Amino acid sequence: MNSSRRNFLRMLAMSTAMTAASGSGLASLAHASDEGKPDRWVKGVCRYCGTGCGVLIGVRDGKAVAIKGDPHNHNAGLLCLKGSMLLPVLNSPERVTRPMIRRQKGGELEPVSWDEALELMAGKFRESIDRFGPDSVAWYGSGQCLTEESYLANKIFKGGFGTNNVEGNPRLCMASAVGGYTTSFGKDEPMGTYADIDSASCFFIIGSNTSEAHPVLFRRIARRRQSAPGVKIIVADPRRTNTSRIADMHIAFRPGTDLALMHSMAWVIIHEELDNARFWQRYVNFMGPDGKPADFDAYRAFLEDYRPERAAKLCNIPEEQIYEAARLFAESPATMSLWCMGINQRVQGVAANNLIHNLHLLTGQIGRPGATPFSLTGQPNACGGVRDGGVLSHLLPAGRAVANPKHRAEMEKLWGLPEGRISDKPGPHTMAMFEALGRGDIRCMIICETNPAQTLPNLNKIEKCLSNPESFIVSIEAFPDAITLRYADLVLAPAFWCERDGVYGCGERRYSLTEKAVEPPAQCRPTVNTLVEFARRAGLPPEFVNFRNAEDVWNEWRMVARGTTYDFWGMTRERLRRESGLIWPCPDENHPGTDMRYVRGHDPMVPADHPNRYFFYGLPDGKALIWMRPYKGAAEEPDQEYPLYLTSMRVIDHWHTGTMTMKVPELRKANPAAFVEINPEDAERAGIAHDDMVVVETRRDSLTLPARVSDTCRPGLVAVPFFDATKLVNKLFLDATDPASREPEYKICAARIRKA
Ligand SMILES: Nc1nc2c(c(=O)[nH]1)N[C@H]1C(S)=C(S)[C@@H](COP(=O)(O)OP(=O)(O)OC[C@H]3O[C@@H](n4cnc5c(=O)[nH]c(N)nc54)[C@H](O)[C@@H]3O)O[C@H]1N2
Ligand SMILES: Nc1nc2c(c(=O)[nH]1)N[C@H]1C(S)=C(S)[C@@H](COP(=O)(O)OP(=O)(O)OC[C@H]3O[C@@H](n4cnc5c(=O)[nH]c(N)nc54)[C@H](O)[C@@H]3O)O[C@H]1N2
Ligand code: SF4
Ligand SMILES: [Mo]
Repeated sequence: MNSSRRNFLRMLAMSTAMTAASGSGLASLAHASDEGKPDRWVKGVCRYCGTGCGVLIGVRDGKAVAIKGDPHNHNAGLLCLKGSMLLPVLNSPERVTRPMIRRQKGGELEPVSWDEALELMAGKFRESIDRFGPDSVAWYGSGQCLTEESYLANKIFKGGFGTNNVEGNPRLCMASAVGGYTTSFGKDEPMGTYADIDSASCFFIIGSNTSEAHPVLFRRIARRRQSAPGVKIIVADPRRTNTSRIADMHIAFRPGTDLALMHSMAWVIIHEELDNARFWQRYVNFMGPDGKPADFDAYRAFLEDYRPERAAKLCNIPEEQIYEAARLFAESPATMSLWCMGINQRVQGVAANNLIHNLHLLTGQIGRPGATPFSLTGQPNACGGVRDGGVLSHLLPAGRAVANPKHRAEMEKLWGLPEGRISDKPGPHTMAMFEALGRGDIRCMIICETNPAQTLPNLNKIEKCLSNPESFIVSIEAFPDAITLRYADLVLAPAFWCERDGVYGCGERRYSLTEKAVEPPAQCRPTVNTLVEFARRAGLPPEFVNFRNAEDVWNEWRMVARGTTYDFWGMTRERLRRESGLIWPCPDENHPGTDMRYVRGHDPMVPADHPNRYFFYGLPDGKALIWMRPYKGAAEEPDQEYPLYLTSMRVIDHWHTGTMTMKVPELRKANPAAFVEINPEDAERAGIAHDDMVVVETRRDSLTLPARVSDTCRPGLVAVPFFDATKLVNKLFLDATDPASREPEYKICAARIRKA
């Protein structure tokens, strides 16, 4: 048996079935194909999750033949299963290999030349802008686009066309975390880094299935726990996930009630005098439930509604867990919170983020190694490309806002535009943007590196919006099975992953470069070049998009961020080539990068002679905010008609809509199709056995799925994954959004089940 075959089998054995037992599914070995030893290794970043693991791609005779973890990046050479199996995706023959056109609605896609495709596209956009105004065109991008692609699209639409119709899937993902950081601390993005894991003595993991969604970080947490005695892990999640199986305490609260849980923990902390008054008196202001300044006494009075005996009933958990969690959180030498979609994808997503920050501010568990509120990021470039780049409808690059006249003027100057070119009107958020497409207010849209026809909520409605006969939809898409292509009038063929070079910014403010390792298929082009060509043909001045390649775009983006609190001027392309990732702020070429933001002596944005150790410079008086956000419940709670909670989640083997991971036989076999997780109590009541076909019904639609009866879901909760393109589970979910972040509530709706 040759070594690649052995590796293959070893990795297969580590897949889903083994995950629970081993705690993770990790490979530190190279995954090689049978094509022999590489003659060079090219540095890059994993294509998948926001962990942002560094990879080395082994190339022989122009073909990628091996992949291994980059020992010099934060992952120290480790990769998870998906990451280590990227080569079969890269080398897959099932690709969009050339531009395609649908000459009439309802017809078939047929090949078209690049020249005709771009000419048609530019003409359609130009005509739409001339006839209906700039707000008739839109960009819907992705946290998987390269930084250079996202930056360029933003510049073309906001600065060139003069519309803020620029959105992307981070709205479905990180918008609530952005809202949380900006309202609590004044600036987006975490203050800590992954290295905090190695110093933390208590982990508060809430609404994150780290073991399946961020496996390499989970391994780091598990290693910390093994190597340091006394390290505690609290997991708060209505499902008994693989993550919770290594926890000292699993709090399986009723979905949505985590706001009450966290307020109640704050109550215990104050009543047992576990708070850090020296910290909060100096560094914290309080905000009342009405959004007006308040004080500590008001906060203490507000928390009376969440006394543990009441909160425990509401959350449906033992009261003792609240006390114990509060004590562990406050008393541990260094507490690190980690959270993800269980917190963000909620109508109270921003509020839930604020309440995590509250606990850190109340206890002073912040700004020391291991003490930090750390939001885990989903996609590989949601942070670097979309959040930092300001590629959402209300933002401008590097922390600037559309609504701020000074910020617009700054961007107009930087982009060499006449005053007033950038529209002062924030564009619609994602759901509203697709609704505008359905109404015909938006007529031309580019969808890039995202598959909304499978991933937006309330899909029956979205299908109608995407089917507007008046619309012109362009999809830049690498794989032909993405179902969004069914709605595209034009499909453009991109260079994929390491077939072009560019920067990803992962969850710890770290920017890493993926260098071009292999040539794309002959008719596939880097999206940066596609966008430049499109913009020129659509009539934008050539000097406005004077970029030969991604490096040119990167250098402009460095300049645009220079002097802001996002400063990464010091990250030259040359430096990124040499080093395995750098963490901003990084204002000059000799700067090593920043491990702790807001801390004097660590963050270059805090003056060295500042009188205080901490300076939350994003807020007017340099103090962070504790928010009194009442628990309100989900948009759709179970009732007599639909008595169960329904949630949606990820599985370790698949990436979102499966267009990539379903091409890897090992991953496909490990988890071939959608299912519904049901607790044994609920299954028995409905007369359902394991593997029975079950009808899952909500107010929107119904689907028939095989049952997985297990103790994973708490009683009263059922859960479905969304990777299976043949079972569009998002038809079941509602499109209620958080009024503050406009992120949809994918994590909670009401459902009923019966045996099919
Ligand atoms: N394998 C794999 N990894 C991925 C991805 C992938 O597709 N596949 N996608 C990446 C992306 S873009 C993202 S955003 C991340 C997502 O990473 P995670 O957020 O960790 O993943 P999910 O499984 O969507 O949701 C996490 C948990 O939220 C819990 N939850 C449900 N309701 C509630 C609630 O009311 N409160 C709380 N606190 N929790 C609740 C669910 O039970 C679930 O276990 O994963 C990234 N990593
Ligand atoms: N029910 C439910 N729905 C959810 C969620 C949930 O938890 N529950 N989570 C939401 C979240 S957090 C997210 S981030 C979204 C993700 O949702 P999407 O972004 O829609 O899902 P992906 O499958 O990641 O889509 C990426 C697309 O880009 C294509 N692609 C891959 N590589 C390239 C490339 O190099 N260039 C181009 N142009 N295309 C490429 C892929 O084939 C795929 O079609 O889903 C959201 N939807
Ligand atoms: S943890 Fe995420 S970034 Fe790292 S190898 Fe796995 S999928 Fe890739
Ligand atoms: Mo995400």
